[in-house]
Amino acid sequence: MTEKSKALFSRAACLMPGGVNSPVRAFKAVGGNPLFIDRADGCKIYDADGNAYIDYVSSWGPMILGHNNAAVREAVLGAASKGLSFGAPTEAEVKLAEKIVSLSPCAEMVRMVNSGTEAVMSALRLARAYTGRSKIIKFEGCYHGHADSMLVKAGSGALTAGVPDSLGVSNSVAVETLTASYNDLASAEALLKSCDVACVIVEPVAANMGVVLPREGFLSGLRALCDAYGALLIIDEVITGFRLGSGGAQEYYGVKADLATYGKIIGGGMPVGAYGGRKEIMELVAPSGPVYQAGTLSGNPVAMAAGLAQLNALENQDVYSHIGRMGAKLAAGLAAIAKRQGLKACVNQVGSLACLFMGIESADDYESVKKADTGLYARYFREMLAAGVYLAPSQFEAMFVSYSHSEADIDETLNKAEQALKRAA
Ligand code: KE4
Repeated sequence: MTEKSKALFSRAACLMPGGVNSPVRAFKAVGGNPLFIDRADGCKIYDADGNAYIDYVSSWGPMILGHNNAAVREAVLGAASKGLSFGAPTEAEVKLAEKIVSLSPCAEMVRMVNSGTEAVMSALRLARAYTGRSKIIKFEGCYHGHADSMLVKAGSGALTAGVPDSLGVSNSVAVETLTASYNDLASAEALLKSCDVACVIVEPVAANMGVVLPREGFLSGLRALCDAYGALLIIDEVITGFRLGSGGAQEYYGVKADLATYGKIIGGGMPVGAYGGRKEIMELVAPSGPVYQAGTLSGNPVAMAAGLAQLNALENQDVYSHIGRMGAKLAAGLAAIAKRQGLKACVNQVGSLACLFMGIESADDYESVKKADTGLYARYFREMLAAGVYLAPSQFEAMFVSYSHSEADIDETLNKAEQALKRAA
């Protein structure tokens, strides 16, 4: 019974495009109406009609501790009782900046912003300023937020300029963004050879085409290519930052960025993004340098308090070992079910990120992922939702496991997946 969600969605549809404030939430890829969530606690979310679900969206990554974490909640309430926003420096932002700089492998300085998109947009501008070059390389299938220069897809020929991937992005912007193939170093080198490039931006784990892991040598190869061709390497850690470990993907894979972008986890559920790198690069940012970037709510004290409380809680290293074990248990369980049922599928997993791809036997680049059976995924999603498990409403997203997911929750999820896959297939 989801009457209240249905009623809310019909009101929302007249007020906000698609009835949502971010497209993936509209369930367009899986059919049916989106659930309106009333509250959440631990690994569970509860919809407007009071139905409970084991949550694997985790607000798309921020809720690594689980929902309604007491330490984060108390930090927010405490900060809020002192005022919500001042538009002036606060101790809270100093503390969070200190924490991020102490943990980020590449950041000697950071600038706080309000979203991952804003972090990426600013880092790209900074890379252009630092190198004096304008071209950007990204990878097909990677998502870095909705800045114009990131809503670009490969042009007709492999070496030609990009074309807009969204209406409203002008050709004059798109031509500056070149697109390489994820996990294909040669495609990146060919572009770097073809023209002067300001930066290469990459998701160290591609978690916006499902979950696709970097091949051995891919990230270190990008590091070497950027050094060879004078481009900056921007590692987009909006998802992986503080998720794959306290040093994020850079520590996990042993590759250091020139600039890294962060979001999600560093806000503890509040709107926060950040970008950071060596002082010689970051000091170009206004007001210490000529690269303008600003924000009314950047460093908001309540958001800083939430992010700091979360990062402090992540110092408990049991978090990473637990979410890694649960992620591995989930992935192994799903793969075993698919095999038992003779289902053509594969599971990719690293730490607490996982993805069950339908209809394909391997998923290690965009070309393979594109062949996934999205119809089967949609049926599986709906069966799992009916059984009380809330998955990403798209085949091309990640499952996020939190510190609040117990062995019992994973076992319950797998039991339900056994039935859901049977019915979906
Ligand atoms: P935001 O602007 O949504 O905070 O961050 C953009 C972004 C940047 N970089 C990476 C690697 C990202 O994954 C994202 C945003 N992730 C999506 C989920 N895959 C956000 C969910 C949504 O768009 O509603």
